[in-house]
Amino acid sequence: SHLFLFCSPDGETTWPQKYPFCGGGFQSPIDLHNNILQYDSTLLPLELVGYNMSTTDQLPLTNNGHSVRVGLPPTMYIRNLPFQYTATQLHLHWGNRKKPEGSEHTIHGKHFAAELHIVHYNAEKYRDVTAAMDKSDGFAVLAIFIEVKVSAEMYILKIQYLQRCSLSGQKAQVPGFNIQELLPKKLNEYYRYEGSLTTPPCYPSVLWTVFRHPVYISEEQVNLNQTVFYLAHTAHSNYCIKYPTNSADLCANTPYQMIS
Ligand code: BO1
Ligand code: ZN
Repeated sequence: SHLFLFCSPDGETTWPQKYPFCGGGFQSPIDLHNNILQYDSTLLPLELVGYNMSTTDQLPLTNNGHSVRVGLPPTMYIRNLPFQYTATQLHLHWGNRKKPEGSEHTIHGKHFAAELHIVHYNAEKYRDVTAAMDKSDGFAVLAIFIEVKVSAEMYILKIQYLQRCSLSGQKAQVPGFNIQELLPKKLNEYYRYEGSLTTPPCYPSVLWTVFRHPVYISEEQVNLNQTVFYLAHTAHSNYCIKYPTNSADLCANTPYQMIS
């Protein structure tokens, strides 16, 4: 009810009618700003296990019409959250030509060019992703901001694989690589809150970790990826990002925490 919807002209404005959880109390993404943040000395750097994959592991890459997604193996997990959270997939949220700032979360109102999500589920408590996805302790997602820098090295998600996946429904295989290279070097500074899936069905099931420091990507790769995501966008247009405008409401039931 306290939601302001930003949508592309052909975007979907009716998520809450179709998906009862969209627009609910724990809706993500959010703007991370000073008056909702609080330092929490009990938060520890995450212990990431099995992120360094061998090149012989083939990871499936799929364009599902609104994003490009890489399937991840159960040998990859986070050890020191309240439960053990096992990786299932990673995907990216990008802008397009009309709206180049594609991140979902913002910091003090600032958008980033893109945002990487590494999705994990609570395999300690739930049998599979489907059983976990609507439970309050079901998912843990790591969010990494991606910023454009002229001198940046090519981001590790190599363009040749994304190009093979530029249309909805296309699939490719990526040789295994060190997923930790997609994360910022400083992992001990992050924002932590309890929120939701950012897209339908919007279940309030996600323990979010949003890293404070972005990773950098070259201009060249952004342009290529925007082509990929522009095509994906036209293939599937019922997509928009919601921004809660009343963060006081959100704050009342959500312990916002930050390490700095
Ligand atoms: S996100 O990380 O909050 N952007 C996000 C949003 C939606 C999903 C996952 C993450 N959706 C669900 C699908 C399920 C799938 C599961 C894990 O992701 O609805 O079908 O099993 O991949
Ligand atoms: Zn996402």
